[in-house]
Amino acid sequence: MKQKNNMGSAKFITLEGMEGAGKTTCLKFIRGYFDALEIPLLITREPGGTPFAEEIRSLLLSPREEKVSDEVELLLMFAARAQHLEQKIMPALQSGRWVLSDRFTDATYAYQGGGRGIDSADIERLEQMVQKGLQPDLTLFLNIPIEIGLARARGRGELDRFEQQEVDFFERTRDVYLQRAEQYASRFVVIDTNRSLDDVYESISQALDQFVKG
Ligand code: Z5A
Repeated sequence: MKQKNNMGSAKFITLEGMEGAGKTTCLKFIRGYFDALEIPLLITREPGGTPFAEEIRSLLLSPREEKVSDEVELLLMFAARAQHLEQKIMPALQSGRWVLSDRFTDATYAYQGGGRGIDSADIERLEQMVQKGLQPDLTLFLNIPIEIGLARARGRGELDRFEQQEVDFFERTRDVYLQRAEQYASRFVVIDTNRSLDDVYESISQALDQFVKG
């Protein structure tokens, strides 16, 4: 099913990935790609992207002793997203600027739906309320075998509240990402990042060339 952002020529791109798949690394490459084409691109992230939403991010990611209920986690993700959309993403798209968000609602289906087991119908209701039909035009999903990604991510040091989850949690998360990549094949591109960075960059370039230059 093809869904559009309805914002004229400005495009909304999202970057998703498993732990240690190399999102931060690839983001730098993508920034360089758009700079070379002189397409102004607003790069932002979720959860977060505005000062208030970044405070919600800190609440969500900080390891803590008190158990955070799955519903609270879901609602906070969408609270941050509502603020991010209203304050940053929508104004940029409306002014004709392209936007790249490092994670968006596919992550909620994957982590809160797949990982935590929340019913996707509940996620869909919040999605409709907060996004009012807005969907990404292109989603790059960086895929990597769980164990390899976790080893890379854990090599970076301290773990956030999500990175402390067990392997099963990430298996369920990845299953949902891959299901969504099939369901929304017209906007998803799956990129295998268990390869050299040169090969990964080559695949990203091809996907972006096809999207930007048609
Ligand atoms: N979350 C959620 O649950 N629900 C939601 O709705 C949303 C988010 C929006 C924070 O996200 C958490 O929020 C996230 C999901 C949850 N959970 N976790 N964990 P985040 O996106 O900010 O956090 P992240 O997933 O840890 O992203 P990251 O920092 O961009 O990490 P990364 O993908 O692992 O990227 P990296 O730092 O570029 O790469 C990791 C290491 O691997 C690094 O040392 C690189 O040098 C190395 N690397 C990268 N590529 C390669 C290749 N090709 N070969 C060898 N080594 C490589």
